[in-house]
Amino acid sequence: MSTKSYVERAKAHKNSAARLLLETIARKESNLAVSVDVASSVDFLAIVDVVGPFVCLVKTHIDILEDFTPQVISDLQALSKKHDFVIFEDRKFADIGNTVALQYSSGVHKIASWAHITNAHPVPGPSIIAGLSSVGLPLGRGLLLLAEMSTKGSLATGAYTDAAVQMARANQDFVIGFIAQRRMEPVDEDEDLLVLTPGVGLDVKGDAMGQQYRTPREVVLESGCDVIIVGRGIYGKDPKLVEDIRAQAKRYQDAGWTAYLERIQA
Ligand code: S5P
Repeated sequence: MSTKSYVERAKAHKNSAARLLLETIARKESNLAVSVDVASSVDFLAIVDVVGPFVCLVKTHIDILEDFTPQVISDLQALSKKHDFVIFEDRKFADIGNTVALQYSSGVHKIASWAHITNAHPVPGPSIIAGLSSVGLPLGRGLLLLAEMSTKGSLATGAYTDAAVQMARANQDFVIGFIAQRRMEPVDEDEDLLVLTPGVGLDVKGDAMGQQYRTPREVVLESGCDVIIVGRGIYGKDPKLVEDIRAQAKRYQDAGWTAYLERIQA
């Protein structure tokens, strides 16, 4: 289990997006990422503004927005500056290198121009990293590989997960870590692949569509993960209940940070 602090790790990390994330976590004393999965831009920006002070990172699914315009990106970037958080577009690329390079740089969303971090399924093999890094590396971006998933019956296990870890190790200039459920033990002192973990909830164990939740304590203390990703646990009751969303964000921030302090003092 890692007992290194986020501060120590930020100083040593070679990728600028990973460094930015680790520095932000340390500065704000928050390993909480909020996943803002709502369809209206007004609700999206309102939730980001409310949770902003409590998070190190905001995770987006920009293609969910029904009324997307480039103004949403300008507003999101302004909120990122106002509240000091990193932006992660959860695009889950999964195609050949040439196609993902176009999907990442172009189209309506132009993800590479604003998302510090994005992610990809390792299923196509290392060529997906070659495609995405051709766009993202010159911009100082970072990539997470989906080594495991939180869902019941996930196929991302065993040899598939091991192969994802190998792919990350071979591309540590651009691959900064994983979406996974546990820390992957590093092979040497220099390796620092971050683990961002979705499937986190304090009140329920899952949803009706195969999602499975564990607590921040299980994720950060017992499984050694770096960032908890919480969606509906924070705004699920009603995206308009601002006071409740603020209280939930604080609750998850405290739970994630307490678990981290307990881990590094171990
Ligand atoms: O394995 C995964 C990977 C991801 S990125 N399981 C997940 O749930 N996610 C994402 O995390 C998912 O797409 C959603 O945006 C978020 C979890 O949302 P929640 O409302 O269930 O907390």
